[in-house]
Amino acid sequence: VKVISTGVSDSIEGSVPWFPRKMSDLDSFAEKVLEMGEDLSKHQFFMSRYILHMSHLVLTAHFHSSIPGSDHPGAQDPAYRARRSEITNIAKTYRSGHPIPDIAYTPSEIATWGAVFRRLTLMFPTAACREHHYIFPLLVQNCGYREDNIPQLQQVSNFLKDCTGFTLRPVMGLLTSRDFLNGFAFRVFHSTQYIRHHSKPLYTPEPDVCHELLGHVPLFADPDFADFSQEIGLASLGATDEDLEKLATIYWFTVEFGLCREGDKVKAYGAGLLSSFGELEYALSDAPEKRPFDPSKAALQKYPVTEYQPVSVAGGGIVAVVYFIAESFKDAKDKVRDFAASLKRPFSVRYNAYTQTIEVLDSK
Ligand code: HBI
Ligand code: FE
Repeated sequence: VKVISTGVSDSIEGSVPWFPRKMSDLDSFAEKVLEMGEDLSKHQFFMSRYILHMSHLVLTAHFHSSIPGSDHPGAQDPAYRARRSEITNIAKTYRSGHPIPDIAYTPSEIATWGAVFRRLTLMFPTAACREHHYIFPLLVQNCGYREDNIPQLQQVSNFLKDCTGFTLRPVMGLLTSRDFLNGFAFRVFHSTQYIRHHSKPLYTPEPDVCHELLGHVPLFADPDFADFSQEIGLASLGATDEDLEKLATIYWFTVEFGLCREGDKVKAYGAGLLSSFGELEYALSDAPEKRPFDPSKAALQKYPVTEYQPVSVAGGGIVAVVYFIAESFKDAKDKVRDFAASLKRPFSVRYNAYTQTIEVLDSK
């Protein structure tokens, strides 16, 4: 196997969708937050699903540094909008390798975090997977995870880096599936830094710092889960639009809504579940259908909106009709790797952690 190039231009340039080759290429994502109309129509399903799982809202307006959706609880609150822009401005100007500035969260923002923290930490002992149980106390010890403190992204990023090499990058809002998944190839997780509106602490129409820090971060500290996530990211580099959609769907049924087997029990590891108690309760009940995780099946799993079953819980929630159960993260990683090898891409890739670059290999 010959390394073709780690540089910016080479023979595959132009023949496949552009993808980042070096860490600083991720800087170009900063301002490419999804706007209604363009890319979003293609990813509307995912976006509205994202919206739906955390609230009853359907996406209706622009994301760009403004509030997505006129029915966003903060849409009519100029002070909230100004604060959200102040925070997303950090993401807009962030450059690779620099520290992420800390935010001096206000007492009201901390109270909102506290309400979410209290509610979710009640559920974790019975609902979360064993990896989550192991890591959460470490986040309390090392990263200031407390009811009365919103952890700072840089501190959390440092912790993740020590555990698995994952790092956080601040992001203004939803990225395209392609950009978002490409980040995983570099073990980078794009994280929002702003918090939901204080009027509805258990309810958000978009990812916010509660979803990222309580839902996503714990699992990225697990080595097998980190490997698994990077596998999806590597497969997404230069993938066709069709294959990218499959990978985004796999991401959806695993990183966001995945369940895993623990002996004769089923536990949650998906961030969308671990940060949304309504769907968490539902997913672990006997109501929904559960299937063994198989990426080739998950990739094609359709979610007609009409099949969503609303559950009435404080905070709201619209739930999936089917969940996939992983045997282990190692097993899920191997399965995704086999699946990725079956996709049509005229080259393969590997990540060089020393240089933080993607190496392109000319044969699969
Ligand atoms: N962008 N910032 C951000 N956060 C996400 O969780 C996210 C995203 N874009 C797409 C996405 N998630 C998924 O729905 C998949 O399309 C990958
Ligand atoms: Fe998420």
